[in-house]
Amino acid sequence: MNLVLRTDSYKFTHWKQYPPNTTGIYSYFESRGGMFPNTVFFGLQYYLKAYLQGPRFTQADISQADEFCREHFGNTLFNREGWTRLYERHRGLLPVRIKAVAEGTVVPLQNVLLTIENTDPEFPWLTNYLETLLVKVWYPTTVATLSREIKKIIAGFLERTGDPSLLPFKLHDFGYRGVSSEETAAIGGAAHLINFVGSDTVAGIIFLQDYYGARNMPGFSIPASEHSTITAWGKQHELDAYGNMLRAYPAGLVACVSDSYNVYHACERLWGELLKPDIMHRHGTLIIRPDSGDPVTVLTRVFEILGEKFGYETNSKGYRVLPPYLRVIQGDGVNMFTIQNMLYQLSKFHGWSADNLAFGMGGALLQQLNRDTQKFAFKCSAAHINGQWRVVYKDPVTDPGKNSKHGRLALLEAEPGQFVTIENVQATEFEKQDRLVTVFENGQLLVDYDLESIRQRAQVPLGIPQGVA
Ligand code: AOY
Repeated sequence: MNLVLRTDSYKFTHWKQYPPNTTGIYSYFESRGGMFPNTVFFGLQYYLKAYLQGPRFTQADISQADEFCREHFGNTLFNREGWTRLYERHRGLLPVRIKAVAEGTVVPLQNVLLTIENTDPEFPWLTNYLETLLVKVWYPTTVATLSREIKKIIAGFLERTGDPSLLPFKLHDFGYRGVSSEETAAIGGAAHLINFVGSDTVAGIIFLQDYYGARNMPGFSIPASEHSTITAWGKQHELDAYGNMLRAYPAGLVACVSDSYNVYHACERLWGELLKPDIMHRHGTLIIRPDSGDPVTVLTRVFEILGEKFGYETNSKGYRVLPPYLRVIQGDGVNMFTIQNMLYQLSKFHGWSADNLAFGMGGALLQQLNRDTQKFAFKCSAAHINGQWRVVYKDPVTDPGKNSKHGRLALLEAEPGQFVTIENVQATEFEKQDRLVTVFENGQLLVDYDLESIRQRAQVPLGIPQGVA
């Protein structure tokens, strides 16, 4: 699809609607509120590289858009003259300036995250034409934010009941199959990997290599069974299927879904008795995966059985830890709230350390969120008319929460992590302190963030009490 068509239909008609003598439109992007008090800005660089940098349209693209609009509106509403002039002046390059906070930065909501303005006074209508494309950073930003909030919860439990160094592996991305598209998987899978290193969403890893300069492998996985590889042996041969898993991967980590018929029988008799010597003498760790039933109920009983059959140690924090060759992963019914509930109940009522358990999260990580999860909005806040910048804002009487910021903006970091948005900024004011960085100008990408720097900015500090236990 050509870039001229990558916008909402009504935006084809907006070029006629600005006041006379408008030469500049300045707009910004923010999270107005939502589930979490801050957001991890991530994903803009992909949209700049994949859709905006370099020459992005030709005269043939303009003709195609013109024909599309004729049929779509039944009228010649398309700005053919404007786009033709834009092509003649800039040869397919986009004369806009985009500033944004560095990717991976954790910004409290209601702060400016991105601004865009046209750099050629002839094309003020181009600024908001690009809204439809740019606002899509809501998705990677929301996934990175959610994944980081869950990381804070798990960090709290590990600090109180076990070993915090295990944190990067505790939330594994199972979401590839549950997303709306391959592009969603790539973008969302990458966003999760800002915070963790475990993922089965291969598209997210390739995405980080392609668009975020990931050189070292950014996501890891291990051999694991699915139901078909167990049930294909037949119900009478579940033991053979499990024995085969241990022999097929004689060392290292291996995960085995164990609920095909009866997860309690599998843990007690098959893993806990018949295969116990093989597990103990294997050079690695078996990770048992329940996959049905109420997670807390099932995990409580699975841990009780495994503790009885394999024994456990009590760690220095007073919590029970299974032998190092045995762990559990829960991938069914997993979301932020159930993770907290599982860790809380297992530690508080049954004395199990968070060390014993990892999580696989799919739909709730990559698909069960939308633009309103963090109430993202893109709004015009200034217009250059008759040679002067004018403040532009909305403030609907029907919803004060939908007001917008005034004038040109700057983002200041008063103290580390403490941000404030300055409104009505004059031309060169705050230039030195502004955390908004010019990342794109006139078709050119000016900054190329790599995964390592993004991960560092998004890091969850350890040693600060978080969550509830
Ligand atoms: N993967 C850890 C490695 C991955 C998976 C992927 C849907 C894994 C399972 C496991 O242990 O069990 C997509 C469901 C599961």
